[in-house]
Order: sequence, then structure tokens, then C-alpha cells
Amino acid sequence: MDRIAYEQDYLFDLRGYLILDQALAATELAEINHWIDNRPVDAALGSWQGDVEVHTYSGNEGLNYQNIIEAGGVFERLIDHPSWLPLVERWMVNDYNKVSLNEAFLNVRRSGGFIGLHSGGHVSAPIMTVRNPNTGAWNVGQINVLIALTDIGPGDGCTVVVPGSHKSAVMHPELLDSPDNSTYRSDRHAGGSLGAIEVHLKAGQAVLFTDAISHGATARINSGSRRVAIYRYSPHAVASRYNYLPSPELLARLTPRQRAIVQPVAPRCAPGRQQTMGAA
Ligand SMILES: O=C(O)CCC(=O)C(=O)O
Ligand SMILES: [Fe+2]
Repeated sequence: MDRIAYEQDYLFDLRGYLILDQALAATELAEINHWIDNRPVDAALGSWQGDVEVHTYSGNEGLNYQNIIEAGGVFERLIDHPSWLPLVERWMVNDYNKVSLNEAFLNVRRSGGFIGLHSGGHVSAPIMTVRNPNTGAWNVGQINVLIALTDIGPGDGCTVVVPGSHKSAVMHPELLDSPDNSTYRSDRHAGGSLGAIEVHLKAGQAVLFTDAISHGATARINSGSRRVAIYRYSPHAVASRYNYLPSPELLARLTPRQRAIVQPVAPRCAPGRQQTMGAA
């Protein structure tokens, strides 16, 4: 292994995140921003732009263009972009894990938008693993690649991370006060959280992080909007190993509880679309 790769391994292990310089070229940024510029300003949540859904998680974090790989062009290239895929593979792929795209979307955050602090090493979930506890081998359950499409600085509603918190068995104190007693996410903006740093990025830079790190976003106080692309990767088994599609007959027979186990996430596509078969 060369020296640069060794240093990346060290820093990613130590801190749980890594900044990638010039992850996207100016032409790629321009293509993405052009796509966003051409969206209707009044697109309703839940509406579809072709096969891209206009979405929000909770309303607070801003507007998401989900399933963005369906927008083609640059968005397809990002699936296996050379700026980050080799890193994702190094930390995720082994004899048992292939990489799968867990989620891909653009987020546009206007004034007031934020994300509460969430995750942390205390959470027991497959996407929160980083290493095999017995062997120490890499076994990262989810890697998020968040790419700045505009410069992101103070007041912009930027990402915050708590360096090293993927290794903390102790829940972040911010979660002590979460109104619904969630041990996963706080409802308050993540600015000023204990031990957290703001991740300021130039357009084209990316922050790559394990989903196990405690992270969130400050409230945007500036005018205008923050634009990022987020591509998340997980071992394929975290989603579905062979993606067998349950027959309609089976689904009709199952109890709601059984169905939730056989098909935890219902298929989602634009109205009128049929399920199509991909490569084996
Ligand atoms: O919007 C942000 O800055 C944080 C996004 C986030 O929480 C994530 O990508 O998992
Ligand atoms: Fe997150």
C-alpha cells in the first residue's frame, strides 16, 4: 500500500471522515447546478420530475431530489466516480460484501434549514459498523459521500461532524434532551454541539464519512441556498442480497407483520413505471 493510501486509512479510522479535494471537476459541477437551475420553483413535495422524486425527510433539512441517478448524465457517472469509489471499495468490499448504492439525491437547503445531530458509535445497527470487532478488518456498513455543489461556509447550514465519535460507546449528550427520547437523532440544529466541528467546503470538494459518526448540520442563516449531492453506499446485504421480488400472490397472503419482514421497504417508482430487470 502506498503512503497516501496508508495516511487516508489512518485518518478515516481515527476521525471517521475524510475531505476529498476536487472530487468533482468544474464541468461536472456546472452540469449538476444547471439541472437544479432548471427545476420548477414550485415543484410540490411528493411530485416527480421524470423518475426523480421531490422529497424531504422531515421538512427541516430542505428539499431533496431523490433517486437522482435517474436524471442521467453526470448523475450516472457519480455512481462509480473515481474520486471516491476506490475508497468506498477499500473500506467496504471483502469476501462477503459488494458495494451497493443505498441512496442518491441532491439536497437544496434554504434559510432556516438544518439537520439535528444523529448517529454515533453507541447505535447498534448494520449501517453503523466500521470494523469487524474480532479481526479489526474494515467492514464499513455505510459510507456517505456529500459533495458541495456551491461553496459552503459559516451560516450556510453546513455539515457538522464529531471527529472520532464513531468509536464512542457513549451517546452524544445532545441526544439526552431529544423530545421523543430518540437515541438516534436530536430535533435541534447541530450547530455548537459538544465536540463538533463545522465542515466548510469549496464547490467540488466532498466529505466522505461513516454513517456511524455523530453528525448533523447547523441552521442556515444566510440567504440563498446550500446545494449538495449525497451518494451513500452500503454492503449489498444491507439492502437485499439477491433482490428477489415477492410475488403479488405472496404479498397478498402475508400478514402486515410478515410483509414488513419480507419487504421492509416497498418498491418506489414514478406512477406508471413497471419493475424492470437489471443485469444478474
Ligand atoms: O445535510 C447535511 O449537511 C448532513 C447530511 C446527513 O446527515 C447525511 O448525509 O447523512
Ligand atoms: Fe446523516
